[in-house]
Amino acid sequence: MLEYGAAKSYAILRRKDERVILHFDYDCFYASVFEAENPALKSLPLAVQQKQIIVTCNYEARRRGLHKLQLITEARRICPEAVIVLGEDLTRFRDASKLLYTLLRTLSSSERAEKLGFDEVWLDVTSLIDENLTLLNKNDLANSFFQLSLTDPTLGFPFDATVYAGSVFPKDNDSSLADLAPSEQTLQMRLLLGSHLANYLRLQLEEQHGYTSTVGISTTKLVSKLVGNLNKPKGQTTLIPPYEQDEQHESNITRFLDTHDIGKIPGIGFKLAQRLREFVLNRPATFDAGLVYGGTKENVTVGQVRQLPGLSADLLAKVLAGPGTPHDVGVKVLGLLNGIDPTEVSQARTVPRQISIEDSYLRLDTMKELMEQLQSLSARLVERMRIDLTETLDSSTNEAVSTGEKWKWLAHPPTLRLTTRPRAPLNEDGTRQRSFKRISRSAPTPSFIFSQTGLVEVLAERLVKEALLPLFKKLHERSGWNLSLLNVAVTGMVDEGKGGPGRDIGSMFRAAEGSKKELDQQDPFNACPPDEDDLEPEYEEALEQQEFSTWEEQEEDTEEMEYRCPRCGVPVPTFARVAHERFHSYK
Ligand code: DCP
Ligand code: MG
Repeated sequence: MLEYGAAKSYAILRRKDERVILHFDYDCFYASVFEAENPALKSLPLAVQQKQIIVTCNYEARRRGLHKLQLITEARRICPEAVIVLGEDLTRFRDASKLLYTLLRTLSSSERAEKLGFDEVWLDVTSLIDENLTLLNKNDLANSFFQLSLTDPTLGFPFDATVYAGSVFPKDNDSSLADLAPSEQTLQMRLLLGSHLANYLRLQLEEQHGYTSTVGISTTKLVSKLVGNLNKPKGQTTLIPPYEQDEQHESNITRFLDTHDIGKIPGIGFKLAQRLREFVLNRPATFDAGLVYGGTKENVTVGQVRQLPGLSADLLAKVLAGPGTPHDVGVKVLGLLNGIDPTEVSQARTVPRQISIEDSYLRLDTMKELMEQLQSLSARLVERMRIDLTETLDSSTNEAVSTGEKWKWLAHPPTLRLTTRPRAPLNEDGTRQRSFKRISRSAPTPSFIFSQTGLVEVLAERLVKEALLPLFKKLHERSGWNLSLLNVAVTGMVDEGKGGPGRDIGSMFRAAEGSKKELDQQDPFNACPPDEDDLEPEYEEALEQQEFSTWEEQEEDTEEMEYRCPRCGVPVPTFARVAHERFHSYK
């Protein structure tokens, strides 16, 4: 039984397992993008390089000892025959991500399809599962048909509804669950249908576009993401009932989560995990020596925290209290420890909410450099807007003929924003306070940016002169600035596009039968992924929370600072690189 601090938190913490959520994680994603472009690479050990690091490699390379976040020099030594390709231009990854996302969203008819970065997607497939549950013929479950479209019963796939597709957790499950509560039996059937849908979607990703993926199936974003990891790559895992603990049964949710290190739970950040560790251990938790972002040596599990005598939301709130900690942290963390995560899978959007382009600098303190950087960021911004906020017009349509234009804008972002991160002035002793504080100013987006005829470079130049420089002057009225970051963004987009998800599933099938190219162009929603730049501040915030300051002095003058993390863009001194990479690998 769960223990609760207050009656109020009890209500919030009740299990609600009426959803079916699939979590997709594409296998060795960046490497797969290169393989899809050039299938001959599939049989070779292939690694993708950003700066001096292997950001990912295919499983053939992993078999030969390469791994994510390895130094290039080390990789070459271990596997000299590896093919190493440069992956610093993210365009191909963004495009592939959008293509796969659109396929998943269309085939599942899911209103709720949320991307995390380029290579993860959650789908809330509850309504499709519930519809198919009512279609099942209880007398002939082995010969079932999963209907993907309610309007066209021929669209779908046959499946055996007496068994799960793919792997399950726990493995040693007793398949006769007749003694389970009726609610658990329904849950079992819904998850079973979810497992077949997941299997079908994985097959489609592979057959249509050549991508394999790893999927987790459960009722929350939290558990579906974690459980997929059990069978990786090219696999899927369903966390099977019972979810609720009773006199005879242990909850499989807690059985699964209890073995995880507390820091592995999404939603329990570095600081919270650290406070929990210290609370359980009753002493400061130690770190790997000498590493700024060092991983902790202390493996405190979810189970250890969850089973603490007298654990309650109120107790957790006290343990976790600190500056910036939300007031309901106790209830939330108690929920997470018990696999309760009411977070909704976000609504699929036609266009991202914002597009932001940024770069960080060791030093940026002259007008000439500033102008150059603003010009380059603006050009990238205009290019991205033309990719992510437009729809190509079919030349035969009235719209195209009457305007003579080749594309139309799906959204007109109303706001232009400039953000900088100034460096603090030097202290008397020559050191400098490290600052992550960003400052920004906004203005209405100038309409010339939506020109279809203007060259990107020309529009960017005008944007700098007419809009960004005035904003910059407001931000930095006095001279003597020195910046560590510039960010140019357009924000506040609302969908002006038409149609909702799943409307055109038939055309997706027809396209699939035709050429792959045709399918790519058909993209019925022109669905854009959330801007991956949106994720970066999150990483940075996470880093901020670690409250490090020891390497500030190193940052200024040494060559070592040349290295910038390919994932989050934060400048990292060489000596902290390994630890920094480890920080990301905790995700
Ligand atoms: N990535 C990156 N920098 C990192 C980690 C990852 O640029 N520090 C990129 C490369 C990956 C992609 O993000 O291809 C997705 O990250 P994953 O951690 O999911 O790794 P992969 O998909 O490559 O491998 P796996 O098969 O383990 O999921
Ligand atoms: Mg992946």
